[in-house]
Amino acid sequence: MATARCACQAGLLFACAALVASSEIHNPGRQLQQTYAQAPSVPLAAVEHYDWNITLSQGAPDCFQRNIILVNNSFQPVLEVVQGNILEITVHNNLPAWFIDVAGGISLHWHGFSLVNNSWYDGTNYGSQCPIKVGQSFTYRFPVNEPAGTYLWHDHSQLYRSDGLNGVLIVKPREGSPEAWQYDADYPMLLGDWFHGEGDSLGITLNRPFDLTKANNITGHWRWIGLPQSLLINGHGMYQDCVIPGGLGDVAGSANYSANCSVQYYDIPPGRSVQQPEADPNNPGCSHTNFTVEEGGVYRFRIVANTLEAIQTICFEKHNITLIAVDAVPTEPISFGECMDVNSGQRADILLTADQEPGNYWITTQMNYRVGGPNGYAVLHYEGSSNHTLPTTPTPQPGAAEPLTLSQINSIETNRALLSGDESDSSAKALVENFRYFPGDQTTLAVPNADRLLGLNISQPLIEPTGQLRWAFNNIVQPSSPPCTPLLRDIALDQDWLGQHLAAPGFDTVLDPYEQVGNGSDALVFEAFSPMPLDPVTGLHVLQTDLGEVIEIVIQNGPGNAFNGDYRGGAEAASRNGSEAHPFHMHGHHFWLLATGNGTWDPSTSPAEYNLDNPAYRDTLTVLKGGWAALRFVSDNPGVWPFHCHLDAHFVIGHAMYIVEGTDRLPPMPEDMPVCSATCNQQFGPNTVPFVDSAYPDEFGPADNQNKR
Ligand SMILES: *[C@@H]1O[C@H](CO)[C@@H](O)[C@H](O)[C@H]1NC(C)=O
Ligand SMILES: *[C@@H]1O[C@H](CO)[C@@H](O)[C@H](O)[C@H]1NC(C)=O
Ligand SMILES: *[C@@H]1O[C@H](CO)[C@@H](O)[C@H](O)[C@H]1NC(C)=O
Ligand SMILES: *[C@@H]1O[C@H](CO)[C@@H](O)[C@H](O)[C@H]1NC(C)=O
Ligand SMILES: *[C@@H]1O[C@H](CO)[C@@H](O)[C@H](O)[C@H]1NC(C)=O
Ligand SMILES: *[C@@H]1O[C@H](CO)[C@@H](O)[C@H](O)[C@H]1NC(C)=O
Ligand SMILES: *[C@@H]1O[C@H](CO)[C@@H](O)[C@H](O)[C@H]1NC(C)=O
Ligand SMILES: *[C@@H]1O[C@H](CO)[C@@H](O)[C@H](O)[C@H]1NC(C)=O
Ligand SMILES: *[C@@H]1O[C@H](CO)[C@@H](O)[C@H](O)[C@H]1NC(C)=O
Ligand SMILES: *[C@@H]1O[C@H](CO)[C@@H](O)[C@H](O)[C@H]1NC(C)=O
Ligand SMILES: *[C@@H]1O[C@H](CO)[C@@H](O)[C@H](O)[C@H]1NC(C)=O
Ligand SMILES: *[C@@H]1O[C@H](CO)[C@@H](O)[C@H](O)[C@H]1NC(C)=O
Ligand SMILES: [Cu+2]
Repeated sequence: MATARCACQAGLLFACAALVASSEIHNPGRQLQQTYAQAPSVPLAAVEHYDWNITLSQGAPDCFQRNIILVNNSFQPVLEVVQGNILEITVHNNLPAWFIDVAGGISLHWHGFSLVNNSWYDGTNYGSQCPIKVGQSFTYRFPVNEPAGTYLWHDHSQLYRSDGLNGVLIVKPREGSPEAWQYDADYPMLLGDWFHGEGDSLGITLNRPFDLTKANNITGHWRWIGLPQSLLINGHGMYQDCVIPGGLGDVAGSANYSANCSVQYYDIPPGRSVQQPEADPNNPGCSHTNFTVEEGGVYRFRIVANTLEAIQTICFEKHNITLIAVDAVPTEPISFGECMDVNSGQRADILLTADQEPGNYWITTQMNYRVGGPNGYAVLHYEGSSNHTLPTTPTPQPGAAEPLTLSQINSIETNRALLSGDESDSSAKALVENFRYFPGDQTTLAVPNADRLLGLNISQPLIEPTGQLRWAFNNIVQPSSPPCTPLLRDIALDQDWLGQHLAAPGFDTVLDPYEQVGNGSDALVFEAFSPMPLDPVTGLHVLQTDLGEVIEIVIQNGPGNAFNGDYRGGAEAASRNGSEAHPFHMHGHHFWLLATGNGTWDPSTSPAEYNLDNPAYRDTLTVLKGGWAALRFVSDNPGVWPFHCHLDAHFVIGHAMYIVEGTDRLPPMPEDMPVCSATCNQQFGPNTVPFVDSAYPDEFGPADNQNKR
C-alpha cells in the first residue's frame, strides 16, 4: 500500500496542508543563495512557498462555540515540507484589531527546527523579531536543514496558540530518500488542551497581584487559567463528553465532571450558550476524530503535543504501540504497552499494527498531575467494521492510565544507527540519511564532555513589591519584553549590548511590571553562571556562550516558596511548598537528555545515572515534581535562543531565559523584519482593570468584559 501523503480525516474544521496551502515549487532565485548560509553541497533546493491568511472566525471544535483562529480558513492545518528545500511562508495577520489589542501581534515558531544560522526566523516575539501586527505581513524564509520527522508550528507571541494558531509540522525525507520505517499510512495526530476562554482572557489575570492585600479595584487580582474544558485530538473533542446523560463520562462509578464543566473560569459571551447540542448548526463537524485502519496494516502516528497546561498520556485500546522517534529523532524501538506520554512541545512517533479483531477502539488522552482534568477521545476504526458507532467497551476514565515511570522515561534511547553511522542495512541507511543535518556541522551523536555546568533551580516566587506570582530559574523571573525591541536585534546592532546592560549579582532592582510596559529602559541582564540572587528578581536572564562550547544544564525542581520565594512569611508562605512538573523546550538545538531523576541532584552520585552512551536526543524534556533533569548541548548556532517552560501560562509569567550564542558570528539582519511599536504590551501588561476596560470596549458586551476584569 502506498503511504498516504496526508491521511488525516478531514472534518469541517480540520484540514491537511495538501488542501490548504498551495506549494509552489521552483528553483531558487540567486538572491537566496546570497542571503542564506548554505553549503554548496545542497545545489538544487526548491522553494516551497505558502501564503498564510490568518483570520478570526467562529468554531466549535469541542461543541462549544467560540472565537478561533484559522489559517486560510482551516483550523490547525498540517504543514509538510521536504528536507533540504527552502521554506517560505508569508504570514498575513488579518486578525481583527480588537482581538489582538492586548498583545500587539503574532509570530510563528517552527518548534524543533534548529534553524542553524537563521535565528532571525525563529519566530519568538521580542527574542528574534517584533510581532507581526494586525494588517501586516512577514515572510519566514529558511532552508529546511533538519532531520526528517515530526515537529510543531505555533504562535510564539502570547497565548494565541490556545486559540488554534498551531499545527503539526512534518519534514519529509528529501527526494530519493525513503522513510526508514515501513508503514501503510501516516497519521498526524495533534493533541491540544482546549479552553472556552480566549487566550488573552486566560492570560490577562496572571499578571495581577496574587497577594490579595496588594490587589485593588485598579489592579484586579490574580486568577489561574483553570483546567481546560476539553482535550482535542486533531481539532476535535467533545466538551459534552462530561455532560451528556448516558454519553461518554456518564458511566456508573466514574468521576462526574458536570460540576466542573460549568461556567467557572471562562467567559461566555452573551448569545452563546455553555452547552450546545452536537447537532446544532452552529457546531458543524462537532465529533470525534476517527483514524481508519485496515486489518493487518501498520500505521505511523505522529503524536504532537501542543498544550497550554496538560501533560498527557495517550493510549490505544488493545494495541501495543512501538515508539520509533521522539522530537523528530529516531529512538531504539521500544514499547510501553498501549500508552505513551507526551508533554507540551514534545513529539512521539509510534507504529501501530492493526492486529486486533476488526472493530472500533478507544484512543484516549489523559491529563496527568492535575486532578479533575478531562480526557480526550478519538476512535481507531477498522475499515469494514460497523460504521458510525463508538467502541462498545467502557469509556476509559480520567486517571485510568499510569504515566510513564522514571525508569521508562530513562529507557528511551537514541537509535544506535545514528551513533555508529552504521548503514549496513537499508533501514539503517535511510535512518542515517533522513536524520543527517545538511549542511550542518554535527556529524555524530556521540555525547561530548561538558565544558561548563549550569545549575538551574526552579521556584515559584511571590515577588515584591507587586505581590505577583512568578516562575523563576535561579530566582530570576524573565519579563517577556523590555526593552521593546527583539534581543537578537539589540545584540546584532551592538555586540556589546549585553556587556553594557549586565548588572552585578545581588542587585535589588525589581521592574515594576506596570511600568515596564512601554519603555523598559531599566532592563537587567543577569549572567547565569554567577551565583543566584538571594531574593527573587525580575530581569532579562541570559546565558552567553561561545561557539563550540558544550554546556551541561542540570534543572532542579523544588518547592515553589524556596529561595526566599515568598516575602509574606508565616503560614501563607509556608503553604506554597508544592512543586509542579514542567516541560522545558530549547530553541535552536536538540540536546542529549542524560537522565531524569527524582529528588535532589547530587554531584557525587547523580552523574552515575547518566546515559552517556545513547541518550534520547530531544528538544523538550519533562522535569518531574521535586525531580531533576540533566542535559547537554553544543553551542553551535549563532543567535538568540529561548530556553523555556512550554506551558504558556508559566512562560508568560517568567519561566524562560535566553541562550545567546556566538554574538560575533550573528547572521546579518534581513531587511524586511517587522518593526516594533514604540510601546509593547507584553506579558499581558498592564492589565489593570481600567486598561482592560479600554482595550475591550464592549467587545461582546459587558458580560465578556466583566470576565476579563
Ligand atoms: C491562502 O491565502 C492566501 C491569501 O489569501 C492566498 O494567496 C493563497 O493562495 C491561499 N492558499 C490557498 C491554497 O488557498
Ligand atoms: C483572508 O481571509 C478573509 C476571511 O476569509 C478574507 O475576507 C480575506 O479576503 C482574505 N485575505 C486575503 C488576502 O485573501
Ligand atoms: C475603587 O477603590 C477606591 C478606593 O481605593 C474607591 O474610592 C472607588 O470607589 C472604588 N471604585 C469602585 C468602582 O469600586
Ligand atoms: C452527574 O451530576 C448530575 C448533576 O450535576 C446528575 O444529574 C447526574 O446524574 C450525575 N451523573 C452521574 C453518572 O453521577
Ligand atoms: C471539581 O473539581 C474540583 C477540583 O478542581 C474537585 O475538588 C471537585 O470534586 C470536582 N467536582 C466534581 C463533581 O467532580
Ligand atoms: C502487549 O504487551 C504486553 C506486555 O507488555 C502483553 O502482555 C500483551 O499481551 C500485549 N498485547 C498485545 C495485544 O499484543
Ligand atoms: C461503512 O460505510 C461505507 C461507506 O459509506 C460503506 O461502503 C460500508 O459498506 C459500510 N460498512 C458497514 C459495515 O456498514
Ligand atoms: C467519526 O465517525 C463518526 C461515526 O462513528 C462520525 O459520525 C463522525 O463524523 C466522524 N468524525 C469525523 C471528524 O469525521
Ligand atoms: C553557520 O555559521 C558559522 C559561522 O559563520 C559557520 O561556521 C557554520 O559553518 C555555519 N553553519 C551552517 C550549517 O551553515
Ligand atoms: C541551587 O540551589 C542549591 C540549594 O538548594 C544551591 O546549592 C545551588 O548553588 C543553587 N544553584 C545555583 C546555580 O545557584
Ligand atoms: C514610559 O513612557 C511614557 C511616555 O511614552 C511615560 O508616560 C511613562 O512615564 C514612561 N514610563 C517609564 C517607567 O519610564
Ligand atoms: C519520587 O519520589 C517520591 C518520594 O519518594 C515518590 O512519591 C514519587 O512517586 C517518585 N516519583 C517518581 C516518578 O518515581
Ligand atoms: Cu513551568
